[in-house]
Amino acid sequence: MAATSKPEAFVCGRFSLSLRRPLIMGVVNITPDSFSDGGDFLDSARAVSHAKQLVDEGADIVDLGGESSRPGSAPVLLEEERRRVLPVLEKVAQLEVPVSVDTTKPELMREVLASGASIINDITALRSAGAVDAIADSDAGVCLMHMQGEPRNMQLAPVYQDVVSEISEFLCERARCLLDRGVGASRIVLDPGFGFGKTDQHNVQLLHGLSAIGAGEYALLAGLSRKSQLGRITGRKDAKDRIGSSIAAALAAVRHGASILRVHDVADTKDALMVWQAFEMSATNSGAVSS
Ligand code: HH2
Repeated sequence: MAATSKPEAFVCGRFSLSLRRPLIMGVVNITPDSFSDGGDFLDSARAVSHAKQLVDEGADIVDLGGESSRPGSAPVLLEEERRRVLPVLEKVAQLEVPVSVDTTKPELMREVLASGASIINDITALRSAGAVDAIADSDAGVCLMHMQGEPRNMQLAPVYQDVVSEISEFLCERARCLLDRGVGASRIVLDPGFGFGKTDQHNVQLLHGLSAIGAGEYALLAGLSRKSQLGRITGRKDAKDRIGSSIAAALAAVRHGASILRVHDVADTKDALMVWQAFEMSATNSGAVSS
């Protein structure tokens, strides 16, 4: 089966999310060490309550993560990741939006899909043995992300000849493995993986070339929220002081073709998107402007 043109909806489990407006994926890291919110939601009850808050603020998807992938981080054992994610998923799966689980482990993928998750978000693009099977055997949506190297070494010396075309080819190849197994393109989202084995310059090139990723045949996700490059531009060392810069990056990503924004600050991103769209739409629709 071959993909033909960009899907109009992201189909994930029992959900079908229209892609006519940008979607917001709100992040909940159930970890002690995430760069952006490490330790804040390690307690299950706090993680569940934060997920509910993100949905109230307008998140279209909630993304649960039990393993940090910040540069230099060490892998987490399956048992520990399961212990972090499953109790939170049990409660969050009852909310009215699809739940995504950010994991690279096929065993956990199967387990969370059986426990109510609708999306797998894999920063290794389903490269672990059995990961493609886990998706093909389900009706879940999937986000395939590109990473050069591994979190512990990825920022040491990333090298590309042509970062946009190399990443696009890699992601299309990974998506083809799914298409060949009968997974429709509307269940697949591609993500170039900002900051995952990329210099600041690579990230800029990827943002500018975003719409070329996947040759226009898949929805695109961008994760720039609170990332260290934003701090290097603004001088804000604390990740939680990067809301304004994250919003600027999110809007730039939408302008360059992102359909889904993975963000920590849902309410602010939602407001910014609504205003930006209102102004953009009125500029194209109305012709005359009164003051
Ligand atoms: N970024 C992070 C984690 N998962 N998934 C996708 N698809 N795209 C991303 O850009 C992405 C991701 C890193 O952010 P965060 O989860 O806040 O931090 P940590 O990995 O330290 O938990």
